[in-house]
Amino acid sequence: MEIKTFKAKTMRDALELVRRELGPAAAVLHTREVNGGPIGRLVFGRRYEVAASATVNVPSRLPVEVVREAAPVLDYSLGGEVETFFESDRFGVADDAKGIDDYRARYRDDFRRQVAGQLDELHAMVEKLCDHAASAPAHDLPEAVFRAFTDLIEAEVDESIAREWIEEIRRDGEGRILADPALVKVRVVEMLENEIKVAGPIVTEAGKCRVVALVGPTGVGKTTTIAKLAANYRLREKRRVGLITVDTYRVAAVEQLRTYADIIDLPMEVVATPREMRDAVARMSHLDLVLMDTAGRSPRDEVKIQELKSMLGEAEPDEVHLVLSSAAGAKNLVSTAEKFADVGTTAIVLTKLDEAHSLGHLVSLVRNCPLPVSYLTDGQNVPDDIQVAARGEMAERLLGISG
Ligand SMILES: Nc1nc2c(ncn2[C@@H]2O[C@H](COP(=O)(O)OP(=O)(O)O)[C@@H](O)[C@H]2O)c(=O)[nH]1
Ligand SMILES: [Mg+2]
Repeated sequence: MEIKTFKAKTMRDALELVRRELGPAAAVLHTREVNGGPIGRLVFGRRYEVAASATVNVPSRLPVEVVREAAPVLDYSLGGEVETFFESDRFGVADDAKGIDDYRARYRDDFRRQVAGQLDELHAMVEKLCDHAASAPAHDLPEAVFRAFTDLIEAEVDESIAREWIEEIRRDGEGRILADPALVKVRVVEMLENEIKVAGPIVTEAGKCRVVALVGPTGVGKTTTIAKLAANYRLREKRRVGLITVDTYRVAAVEQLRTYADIIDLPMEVVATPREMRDAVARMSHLDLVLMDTAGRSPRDEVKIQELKSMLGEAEPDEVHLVLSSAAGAKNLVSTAEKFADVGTTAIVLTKLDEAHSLGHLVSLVRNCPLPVSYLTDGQNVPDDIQVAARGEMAERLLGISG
């Protein structure tokens, strides 16, 4: 028995090949679609394979002549086609009626098996699509969670952070929480709160001089913050406070601090060299708190950053607060924090919270910078517009929920 296989893009073409090569009396023994799966079909297109023999004694299933315009294209997914094909007069009619009946039965079973297989494939494909949709964020999100996501984006929280939080809430949240916008919001605030590190206020100790330096780029509010801190510690906490400024680059900067020193009635030293710095700190060592103002430094100016580092090296401050304006962009804030790390920063002061359109971009800083936040300032008023950073309040503020 000689069996040959023929492949073509359509079943009709494959059968035509059989007819041409083996003649119209050839027996078709087996047919199948080669790239059966949905992916195979997608990548390689459909292909059909027909196994046929000219020597096997079964009734021919080949049409005597393939009439192109009349013959329907065989497509198993359309089911009834095979019946049409089978029922049609285009089949060669065998002599033996029983043989035809047997053959019909076998052929129908074969066909049903193939259709059942294709249905399974289809079912698997639909299931896969459903799974995929379930794992994609923001598709099947409950309304309350989706709203929280859009609120985060509107508050200018980095999209990848927002997705991460929302995904976690969707995955772990109880149904009761997922259905309630207020509870979802509380959960988001909690998640941010968990990421925020705070330093607490500067703590002074009787008999010990606490030296605190403020550093940062120009114009971020270092001098104003020093004035706010000095006024609060001097006037409200009744501490003995002194000021040192190293900002001798600008006469106006020295004058600005001197004005505050005069109003609050504080001793003030102006230093220009590391040696002067050491002497000034020694002269103020009897005070409770020495606040040190420094010249603004561009984070890109390595030389100036190193200069600042050696100046601070002489002062040996207990704390170095990096002052950052919340009006700056997220990337800028993160890279500035990295550049200033070299001078020994221990905390961050976030200023100008009142000026920024939204504060969600600060979440990236909070997450990427290992330093805790010490103070938040939100206005030009000395001494009122400053608060000690507290996690809960800060989280709400960054998300635009209050404040
Ligand atoms: N709106 C607003 N302005 C501030 C804040 N802090 C400082 N400023 C203003 O920012 C400007 C620069 O402040 P300054 O202390 O001189 O910055 P420095 O160069 O870092 O010392 C001044 O006009 C301040 O009044 C704040 O929290 N909010
Ligand atoms: Mg200044």
